[in-house]
Amino acid sequence: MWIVELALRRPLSVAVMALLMLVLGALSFAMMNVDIFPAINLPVVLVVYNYPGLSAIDMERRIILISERADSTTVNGIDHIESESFEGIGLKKIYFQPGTDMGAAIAQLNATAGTIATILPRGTEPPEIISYNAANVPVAQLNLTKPRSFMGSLLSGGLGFGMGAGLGAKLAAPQREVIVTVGDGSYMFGNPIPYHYVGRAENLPTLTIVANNHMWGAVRQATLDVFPDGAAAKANVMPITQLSPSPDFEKVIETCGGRGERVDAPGDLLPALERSFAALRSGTPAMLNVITQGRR
Ligand SMILES: Cc1ncc(C[n+]2csc(CCOP(=O)(O)OP(=O)(O)O)c2C)c(N)n1
Ligand SMILES: [Mg+2]
Repeated sequence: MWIVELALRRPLSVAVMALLMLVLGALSFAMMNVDIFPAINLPVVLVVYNYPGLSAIDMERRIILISERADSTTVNGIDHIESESFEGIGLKKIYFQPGTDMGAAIAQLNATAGTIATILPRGTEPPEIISYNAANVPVAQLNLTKPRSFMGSLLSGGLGFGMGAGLGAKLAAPQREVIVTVGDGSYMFGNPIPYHYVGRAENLPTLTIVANNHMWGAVRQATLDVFPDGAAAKANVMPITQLSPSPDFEKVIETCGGRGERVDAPGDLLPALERSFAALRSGTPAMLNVITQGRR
């Protein structure tokens, strides 16, 4: 064999090559990027129907069954569908064959939902269609069982509502712990200095958690959904979406006498939350600037 002959003829060169491979292998292993949730595209789409007040049985018979039948006859590439119906909520999980063009599949699901809209119960809103990827599968979910445990945004969806609303919630229920969760863009919209100032001055300690992906992620995603091959998608830095370099948000609360901390690694989150709650219980407002990974 030529490789054996070469090794016998040039033992030094072969030894150096083997050594090089070993060193470069170890180096590239050490430099390899690690992502806890790699962006793997799963061919699964979630379709959610909301109809407050509709019983689970009616949801199943009058909405979910009809839409399942329509999907399975008109949408290409479906492997199987799993559905669940609850009072007011109907969920369809649609599994596609590997390699299906998910953009086309979502367009067909949208079109089918539009077509059957006339035969669904009056007042049925168009469903939410959510494509899954490994990054948006939740790691943990809040299991809220008591009423008034969660306040969402207003129907108008205005950024900047959350922080003022958090102070209002604390004012209404001073004995309860209030956690305000916002994105980095929403944090800036919320007028942070007056928020932290009032929290301290009026003795309304809350815990603010900023999910900081250094961008207006929703704006970026909406642009990609509408124009997947457009000029913005092809730009190295998508215009009007980036919020970097990100300010040291954790220092903003400190200027108002609160406790701020930056969290970079997933493993640091739990201890940081414990430290923040300890501050909160002693009456000091707290905030965590949690650096997350931007997707796509
Ligand atoms: C007052 C107001 N202006 C603009 C918008 C449009 N808008 C919706 S989401 C969003 C970006 C939010 O960014 P961020 O809070 O960082 O959350 P991310 O999407 O990055 O998770 C914007 C500008 C809005 N909802 N309300
Ligand atoms: Mg953001």
